[in-house]
Amino acid sequence: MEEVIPRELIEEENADRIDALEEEYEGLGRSLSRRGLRIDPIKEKLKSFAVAVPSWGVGTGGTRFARFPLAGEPTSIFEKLEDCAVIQALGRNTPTVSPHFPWDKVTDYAALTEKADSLGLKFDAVNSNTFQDQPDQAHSYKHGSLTHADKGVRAQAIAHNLECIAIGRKLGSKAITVWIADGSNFPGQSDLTGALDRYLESMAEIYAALPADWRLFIEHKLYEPAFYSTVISDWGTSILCAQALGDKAQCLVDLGHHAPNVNIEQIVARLARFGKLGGFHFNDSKYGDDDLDSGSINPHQLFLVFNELIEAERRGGNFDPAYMLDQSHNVTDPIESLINSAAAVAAAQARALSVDRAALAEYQTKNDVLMAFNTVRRAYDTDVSPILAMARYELGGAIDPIAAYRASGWRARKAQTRDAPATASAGIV
Ligand code: LRH
Ligand code: MN
Repeated sequence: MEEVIPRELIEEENADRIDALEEEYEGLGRSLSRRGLRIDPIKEKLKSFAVAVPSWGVGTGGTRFARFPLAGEPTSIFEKLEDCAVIQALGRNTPTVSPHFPWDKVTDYAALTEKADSLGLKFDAVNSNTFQDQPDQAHSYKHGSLTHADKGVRAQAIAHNLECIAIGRKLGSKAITVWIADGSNFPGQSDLTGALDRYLESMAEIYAALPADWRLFIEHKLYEPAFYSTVISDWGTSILCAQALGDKAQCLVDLGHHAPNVNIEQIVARLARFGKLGGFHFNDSKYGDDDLDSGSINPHQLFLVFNELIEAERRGGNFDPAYMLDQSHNVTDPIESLINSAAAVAAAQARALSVDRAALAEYQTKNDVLMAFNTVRRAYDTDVSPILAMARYELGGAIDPIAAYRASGWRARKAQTRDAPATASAGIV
């Protein structure tokens, strides 16, 4: 296995911190046991928690206005995998990478799989892209892709998704995420129902090409780049399409794809209730699809989402959501943001696991509103960082991954060895 961060460095970094951590961990353990909760089972659950890193999030991101490259940022999927391995070596909860095509296209997928293996990484869901035109493309996606009025354009978009599935099979992926930008900017521009019918027709062809053990994730989004109507704009349209397509089709919730103040945790509960919760693109936002670091703006919402996930898991049934990050790092080192964000998602789960579920159910049944709220809020107010750090430590990671990353000098070293990043004008990647 290729060692991106020397074992000794992590051990050195941890040696100065382990005594304090053990003290904090025992202290939290005592406080949780006074609430009838045991800390070790929560730690064990966190040790098996994993969230996938988006390959497109490891380079610096941008907006339509500008992108400011970072010296030493990855310039190929092979270099992106190295950075993903750094995140995994230190944080220990991001063992998979979600690739995006054609951004991550290579000529030799066996070599790419080998590289991932040598770095201890696996590939998660593949992402197709029919929201940009590629140089050698026959038809433009300007007026849509899977829902385009022209059958030739739809066929091209379907073929791209089938190609992504074929690539994913070589990489060992087990799912494809289909997000399309299709929509309109003017009333009257689009036949709203015709567009949906064409979507279902196209997706049925993609569904038919799925290997038996694969899933198809439908990602809804309220708006952007279309600003009047979007074909797959909300969870309602998504679940109806997933139900129409079949059991292997499920809904993917990107936290940034909703109108401000929408109750996303209830959407999660609904999708889980009907066995259609396929997965997540975790990020955070204040206004639109800002793709900010998970938990950086509204950590309470992230906690409430995991509170519903714990409840849904307790109810059993068809529940195996794929956890993935989908962020754009415009002003931070992407490795630091991804380490932080994976920890923020894990923290949301740890807090949700600190809810006294028996007490909550009783207060809910008795309509003791305030005590029901306090039971959930008390868990949210719990500082679970000792549990996360102990889980990382026991998995061979860094007690303080950001400090260890900075001590490693990784970015400065890569700035010496990697090509200078392309001076991009604008764009998300
Ligand atoms: C669309 C989206 C989708 C990706 C893209 C990079 O906003 O969330 O998941 O394909 O970002
Ligand atoms: Mn997304």
